[in-house]
Amino acid sequence: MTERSLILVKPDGYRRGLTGEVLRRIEAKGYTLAALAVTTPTREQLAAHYAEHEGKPFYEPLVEFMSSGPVTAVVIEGEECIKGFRSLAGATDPTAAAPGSIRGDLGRDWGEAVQQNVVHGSDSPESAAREIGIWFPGLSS
Ligand code: RTP
Ligand code: MG
Repeated sequence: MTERSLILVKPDGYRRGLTGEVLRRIEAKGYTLAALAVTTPTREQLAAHYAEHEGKPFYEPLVEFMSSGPVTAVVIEGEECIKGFRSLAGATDPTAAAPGSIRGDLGRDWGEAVQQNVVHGSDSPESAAREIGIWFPGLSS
């Protein structure tokens, strides 16, 4: 089924100049770009985006990290791209992520309170619709 997913190149990826490399992998996989924006997230946007994690020990450091600089928000489109991008991204912990994945190849353990793991990708059609509404209000999911 053709789907849309919301991808973020996180502040570590932006600072390290990895945005182009992430976009290259998305396009090489055959997904298309439906929307793209560089923006420094507000705490309000992040509270909405990470509502499911509120109250967890890593929540505050996560919001702090995610608001520390620009991110690139991207809506991608393609056959089963939600699951497909999660596979391209690899496991949450960059140290454990398989080589060949974005996090396995490009992420590293920064020894901080939160995983700085280069990218975010929606984890379900419901999350994708909700997240696209947060980062691209007005764009249909
Ligand atoms: P994402 O939402 O960013 O695509 O990553 P994910 O589904 O693989 O991970 P999730 O459980 O949704 O966690 C969201 C982000 O929070 C940070 N995190 N740190 N220190 C920790 O134990 C920890 N756990 C999660 C990571 O940046 C993770 O991507
Ligand atoms: Mg997640």
